[in-house]
Amino acid sequence: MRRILVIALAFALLGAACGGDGNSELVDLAAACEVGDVDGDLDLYNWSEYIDPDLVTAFEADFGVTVNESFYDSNEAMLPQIESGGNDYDLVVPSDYTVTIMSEEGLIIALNKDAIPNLSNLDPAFTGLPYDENDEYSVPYQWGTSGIGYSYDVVPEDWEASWEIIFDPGFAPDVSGRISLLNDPRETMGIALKYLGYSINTTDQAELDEAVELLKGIKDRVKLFDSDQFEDLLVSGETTVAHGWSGDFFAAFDEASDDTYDAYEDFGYGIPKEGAVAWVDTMAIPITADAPCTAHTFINFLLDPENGAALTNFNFYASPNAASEPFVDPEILEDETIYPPDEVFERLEFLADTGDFETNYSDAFNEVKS
Ligand code: SPD
Repeated sequence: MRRILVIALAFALLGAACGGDGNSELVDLAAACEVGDVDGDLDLYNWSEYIDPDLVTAFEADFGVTVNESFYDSNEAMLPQIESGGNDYDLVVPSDYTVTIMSEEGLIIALNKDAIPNLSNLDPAFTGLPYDENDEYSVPYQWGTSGIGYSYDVVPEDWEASWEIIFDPGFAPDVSGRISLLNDPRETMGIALKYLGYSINTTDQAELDEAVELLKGIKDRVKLFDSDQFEDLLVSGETTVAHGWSGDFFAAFDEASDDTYDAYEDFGYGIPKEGAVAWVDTMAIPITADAPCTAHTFINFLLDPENGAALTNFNFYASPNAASEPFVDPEILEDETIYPPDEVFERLEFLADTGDFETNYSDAFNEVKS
């Protein structure tokens, strides 16, 4: 119950709100979808390595359709693809602040909740959130944090994660040149802002400029900006410190482990003590979808308790599906870096749509990388 309050409070502080009505003929079409209907193959546009292939196979077998998957590595890479309208994606997985942007731009449709009865399985903490106050356009998929993956070669076993490992050249000098940062304007400008003590959602250009200078000042310590392979590069030893998403690290540690080797002895993931980004990725149906009923059925399928747990057991991200909890691996449920306790949660901040200021974040990040 405390977690519900903390999540609601963390989002309430954002002050973000959805607008736009997203109306179209597609909404009428979707309104006619009934539970379990399919109206064509599903073109799924998702983050890479973000769904258990067995779930996809099971959906295809259960509903007699094919799921065609395409991938992106940031909200900012996905958005222009949907804006261009050239693709007929049926389902997309935008994060919180991007849902606001997409609904305001009329890029996603109001969902037909009658076709998604498993919505009742959602943890109430993940309903009515500011990025989609009336749960009109999106359904939560997974949630997690953006923190630091590291090798125990460069920090002691009891190290309390801190952004200083990235920003303070005096700390662990041997990590220099072996750091990766997310190739993501909001996430990476966000950690610099957080380290400076500012909000990750600042719209103060002076604060953003300071963050640019901070990142430019440590650029020689950064090996690459990457959102796709940061976890593998850490495990393979190419890097020793990586800014990235919690579950991707754990999936890589798990994959690298076998009967004779435990990667968790060599690598860790931490949520920095200064605070970090928390996020909710969601499912939404683009206005250009041509199989809206299949998309609704897929959402309902993933909200099934066992399917929701399979998603989490594969991704190592926390589930917004309360009914899935009995089926989630106990080690995942008990891991405080996956399900942070309230005192850690209080240090997290969700990204919010900053409106026209989004461009300032992209420009700032381009300046850092140039
Ligand atoms: N491998 C998929 C990871 C998806 C992470 N999404 C995080 C978005 C945070 N802004």
